[in-house]
Amino acid sequence: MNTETKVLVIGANGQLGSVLIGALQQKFGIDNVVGSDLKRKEGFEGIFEIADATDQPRIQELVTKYKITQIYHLAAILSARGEENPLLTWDINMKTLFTVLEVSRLNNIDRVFFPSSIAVFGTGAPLDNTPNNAYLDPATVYGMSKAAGENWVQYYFFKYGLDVRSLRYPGVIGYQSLPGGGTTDYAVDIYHKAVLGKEFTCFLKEDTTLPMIFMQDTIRATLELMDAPKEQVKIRTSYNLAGISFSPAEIVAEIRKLYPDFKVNYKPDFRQEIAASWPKTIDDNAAARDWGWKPEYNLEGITTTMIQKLKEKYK
Ligand code: AKB
Repeated sequence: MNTETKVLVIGANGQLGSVLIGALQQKFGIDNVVGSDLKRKEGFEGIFEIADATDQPRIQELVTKYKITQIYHLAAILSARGEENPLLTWDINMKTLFTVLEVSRLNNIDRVFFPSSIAVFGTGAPLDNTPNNAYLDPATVYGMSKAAGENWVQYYFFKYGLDVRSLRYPGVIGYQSLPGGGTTDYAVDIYHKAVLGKEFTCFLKEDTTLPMIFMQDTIRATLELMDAPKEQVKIRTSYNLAGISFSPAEIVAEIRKLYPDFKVNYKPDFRQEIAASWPKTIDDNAAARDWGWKPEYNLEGITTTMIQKLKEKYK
């Protein structure tokens, strides 16, 4: 590794990127982290560059300008939005990945992070305690792009020695930012509605259990994987990552402990079918064994923190 780490975050405005940037700035110093996205987000603090990740020369320009040594590639069209335009989703998700892999290979980037997702699993995988090496037959284009992406990052590792690391994220829940276009988005929106005293309409059935993870755990997992010594990172496709699994009915019951009159109705739409194809619970023993992963937040911890933080935000 170079002595000074210089990080480029592609997709810095997204749900995860906007929080991860802060953690990376804290770790490496604000002058050593470059955020990039299609537009500048109001209030962004630090170095920011407008860039389209399908444009390889532009990403190359940033890598040269800032002497980048690590890239976090977070830009993607997610599961639900992806189904509105499957070919465009494939094109964008794959093109941006190829840009990152090629620029990284050509510039001897030390480490690359590629987020995968529970969306890589389909009906061919067991729904309960889904193992890391389960069969992958994703039901969405987003899932297909992540499954293909996992194979590509492994290919670059074996063929070129590029140190790409990857996690299969469950639905991420955080108070700091909003998700966009995912099937797990309801689990963030529901807290905003509860705190604002509004009724919530859920697009999934009440008994649809999905794997989720709190933002703090997500950021910690990402940094822990990226910090792990190279020889400990044994899985070069992507690691299963678990936080906590719950259904809409369970999250509602937890919220009602604090807001007993919280009104919820269920209107399942096309996202129900996507959710039904995903695991209910995830086996993340490989992550625990190889680099010591252990989640900290359960549903109660997530709920009390979300509600406290959103109350401060909306007061
Ligand atoms: C989505 O719902 O599409 C994402 C994911 C699980 O990858 N949150």
